[in-house]
This record gives sequence, C-alpha cells and structure tokens, in this order.
Amino acid sequence: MIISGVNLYHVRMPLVSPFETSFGRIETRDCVLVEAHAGGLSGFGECPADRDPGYSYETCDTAWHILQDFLIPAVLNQSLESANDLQDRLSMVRGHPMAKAGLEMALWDLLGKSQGRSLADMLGAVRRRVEVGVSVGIQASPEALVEAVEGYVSQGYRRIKIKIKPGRDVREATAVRARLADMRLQVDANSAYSLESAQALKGLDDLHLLLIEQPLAEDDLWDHSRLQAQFATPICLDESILSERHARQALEMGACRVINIKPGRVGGLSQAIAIHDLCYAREIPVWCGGMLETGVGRAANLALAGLPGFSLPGDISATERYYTEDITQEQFTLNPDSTITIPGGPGLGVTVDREKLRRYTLKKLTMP
Ligand code: NPQ
Ligand code: MG
Repeated sequence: MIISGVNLYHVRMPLVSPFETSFGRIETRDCVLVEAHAGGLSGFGECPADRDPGYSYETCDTAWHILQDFLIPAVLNQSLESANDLQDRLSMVRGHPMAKAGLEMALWDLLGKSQGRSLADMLGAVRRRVEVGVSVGIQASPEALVEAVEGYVSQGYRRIKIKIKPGRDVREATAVRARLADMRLQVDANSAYSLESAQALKGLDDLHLLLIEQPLAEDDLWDHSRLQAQFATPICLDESILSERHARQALEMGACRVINIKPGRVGGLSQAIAIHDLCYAREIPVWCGGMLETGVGRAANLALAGLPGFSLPGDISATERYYTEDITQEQFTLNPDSTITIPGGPGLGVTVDREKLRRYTLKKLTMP
C-alpha cells in the first residue's frame, strides 16, 4: 500500500449542549481529519486534539504542524503494509500522539477497504455490539446534574460518568447515587487534584463507584499509587497512560486498577491494542474512552471496544448525545440494552458526507 496523497481538514462542529470539565467548557468541538489516498481508495482518520491545550498539550494547530511538516512527509510514497510499518516511519517524532493516531487510523481504513475487511475484524473484535455509557459534564448545581443524568437514563444509558472538580465532587456524586441506587456510576476529575486536595474525595469511597478516573496530574504516577492505597474504589488512569510501558509501570506501582484506553492519547490503534493485550493478560479491566469524536473516530472506538478485554462500558455515546448532525452518513444510535453496534463494512465502515464535511471545515490542506 503506497499513500500517494493526504488531505487535512480542520473541522469545527457545534455541540448539542456545552460540555464542561475541570479544565474548561466548550460549545463547539474542533478536530483534525486526515484523508489518505492509495490505489484509488480513500481512508479517513481522526486526530482528536482540541482547539485549546486543556485535556492535553496537543491542539488542532500543533497537530496540523506536526502532520504537515513531519508525519505526512515521512509516509508519502512509502510502502506500508501495516500500522507497525507506519509507526516505524513516525518514530523520529517525539510525542504528539494524537497527530500520529489520526494518520494511523487513516491507514487502517485504507487497509480494511483494500482487503474488504472491517476494522473490528482486523483488530480482533469478539462481539458485534459494545456496552456504552455517557459522560455528563459539570452542571450548575447538584440538582441540575441529577436532572441531566435522569435524562440520559431515560434514553437508555445504563452507565453514568460524571465530571468532577474541587468543590464540585462528593456532594454531586452523592446526589446522583441517592437517586440511582443501582446505577453503574463513576467520576472523572481530569487531573484537577493534588495528593493533599484529593483527601476531600474520601466520601466517594462509600458510594460504590466503579472507579475514580484521573484524580491527579498526568505526570504523577507515584502520587496516584499513594492515593490508590488510601481508597477501596479502583483508581482508573486516563491522561497518565501514553504507552504500553506507562501502563505496565502504573500497574506495577499500584497507581491504578483500571485503565481507560483512547487511541488518540496513546498514539494510535496499534498502541491501544498493545495496552489492551497487556491488561487482558493481567486481568486488569479496561474500557474505551471518548473524545467527543465525529463518526470517524467513533467508528474506530467501537471496533476497538470489541476486543475481549474491554470489560467495562465505554464513553462511546450515540451521535445525538453530542451532535445534531455528523459528518458521516451513518449516525450511531443506542440499542435498548445500552449498547452500540460496531460498523461491519470495510475499514471504519463509515462514509464521510462530502457536503457536510465542506460545511464544517475551517481549513483544508492537500499534500503533496
Ligand atoms: C475524558 N472525555 O475522559 C474525556 C474528556 C474530554 C467523554 O469525558 C474538547 C473539550 C475535547 C473537552 C475531549 C469524556 C475533549 C474534552 C475529551 C474533554 O477525560
Ligand atoms: Mg478522562
């Protein structure tokens, strides 16, 4: 497979409602879409960097620069038979995992289309539908949060994650638990606490949560291991885990008991699979995170979550939870059992709607 050309699209899509986390609030979602051409086929990938460096240091503009000036030149007109071939070509770029992940995903889509195989099949998925939950942003009050959560429960979601930050944590989680005694419930702090300020979270330990996600800084495995020793509830790491090596070290250190896997954060689907395989062999539960993806990234997340070790519901909600209209012809819907069906067509199994892509594109680049 020889990639003869690549298009980049900086896309901005309006959200159904604002999404607030400990690092900020957004009303529109930006991302970079990568379209790679080979042998008359076109493959799409999604780089889930945001406009601002809140979740990670990468932004749409840094990803654009790294893709345009380093990653795409390294793969154009090279013979690539696998994601590993591609990653070998990209290994001279330090960091920038989301930029790499977008390009790798486009290659997987091309490989699948050329072989007539679905991504789920190529990755080793063992199911056709995956259990999913919903991530609920910080709301104006605990009452407003309970109301928002109940709305999602009535739509059929059977696992709820609430975003927390200092001062907006135990009271919020307690209010949701009081209303939903048996709901699978978890919280995500997006790195907003220190070992000291996280003492305020002790009350969470009585709420039968599935997990507490990323309470401390992304570069702080050690304090996570000290915090985990103080909590019965499993700590789950998200931002801290950028590679299989990080995952192994975090587990060996006791910094977490669960891992959230996102292809973008770890540099691509191939590294996501490596982390899955490590955790599966050690019987460590993993689940697929979400980055408010378009239909392109959502399709890849669904295929990944089909692997056998994904034993907890993913942050892969129905399209309508985030967008009134997506740039793919396919819109993902929630099945009555809180699952979403993995696409079965070749590659990602989605078709980008060219007219909608044009409508939401701020900037386009064609290489060479
Ligand atoms: C998480 N995702 O698990 C992330 C947070 C996240 C679904 O909670 C723009 C603005 C992009 C905010 C991507 C969910 C974002 C964002 C991810 C938040 O930590
Ligand atoms: Mg998270």
